[in-house]
Amino acid sequence: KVVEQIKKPVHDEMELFEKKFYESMSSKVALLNRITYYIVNRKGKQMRPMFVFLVAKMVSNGQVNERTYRGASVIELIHTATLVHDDVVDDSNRRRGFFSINALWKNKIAVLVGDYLLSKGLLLSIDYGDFDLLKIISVAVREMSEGELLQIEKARRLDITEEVYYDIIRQKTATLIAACCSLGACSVKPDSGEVETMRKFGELIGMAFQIKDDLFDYTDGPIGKPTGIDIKEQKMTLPLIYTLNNCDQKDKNWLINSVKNHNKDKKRVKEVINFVKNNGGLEYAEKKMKEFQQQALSLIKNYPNSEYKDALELMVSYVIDRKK
Ligand code: 2DE
Ligand code: MG
Ligand code: MG
Ligand code: MG
Repeated sequence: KVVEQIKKPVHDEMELFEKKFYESMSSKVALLNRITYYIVNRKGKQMRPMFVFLVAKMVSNGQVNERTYRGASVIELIHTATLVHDDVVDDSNRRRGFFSINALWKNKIAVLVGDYLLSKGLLLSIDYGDFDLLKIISVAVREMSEGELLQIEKARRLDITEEVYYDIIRQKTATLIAACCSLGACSVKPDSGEVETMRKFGELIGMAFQIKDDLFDYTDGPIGKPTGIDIKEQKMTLPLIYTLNNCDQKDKNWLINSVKNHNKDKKRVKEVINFVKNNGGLEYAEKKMKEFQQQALSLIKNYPNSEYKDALELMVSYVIDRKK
């Protein structure tokens, strides 16, 4: 499997990381432990910590240290917090093919669990007075919250341009992957220009990653998330934005009307999906996604060949070719 191949050069680090990550969530409150236990047993692909380790090792010829581990744990804590909150915000009952926390324990508890994980992430980042880490992660949290709110603001008006869409996904998704890569570099080579290059590298991958996620909303199949949920939430994503801006006024009115007044009618949502599919929306989004991918790859092409660089390149393709 590709994920195994990507993980190989950081396999040992990831094992130790998982132990540290689980420990970092523990609480005296039994209810919290039950929920964090549920979360770690349904863990995702752990791409973000892999980015932290792979970048650290690529820029330093194989070195990692305590700061790299801490960065990886902080990132995964914050990432987990955002997903728990995101499913509340999006009213989604599935995550990674299982019930979401809000589906099982209701919003009240999900919001508090997210807050708890966020605080644990912030605390861990200052445990050793690592203010670089605290700064990078705090900026990421601010950006994600702003990105989510910008998205809601635009969903109400349905007048979003492609540029605004890129701003939203940069803030809500790309920032955290950018943080992974800058933290990885910063842990082994603080104060080097590479920290900024790697931040940009992560940001570009993050853009491609979210476009792919948004494409999943249009594809059936077992991806662990429901289809059409973005349309139901009036979330304007690239395939729809492109289609809206490239069809005649009559179709445009019908599309806008459908997105506004579908009343969660499955048939109407399906019609929107099909219209977007038949009008080049998916192809356009795929083209843009590949442009971000190429820009990302160009930022690492001058690094000497290593198994870490190979794994990162594989990761960049995986972001685009993944089936879930
Ligand atoms: C994923 O978008 C974006 C997630 C960012 C969530 C950020 C929040 C604010 P999607 P999927 C909620 C920050 C909160 C913190 C730091 C606790 O398309 O398809 O909804 O995976 O993702 O649901
Ligand atoms: Mg969501
Ligand atoms: Mg969301
Ligand atoms: Mg999504």
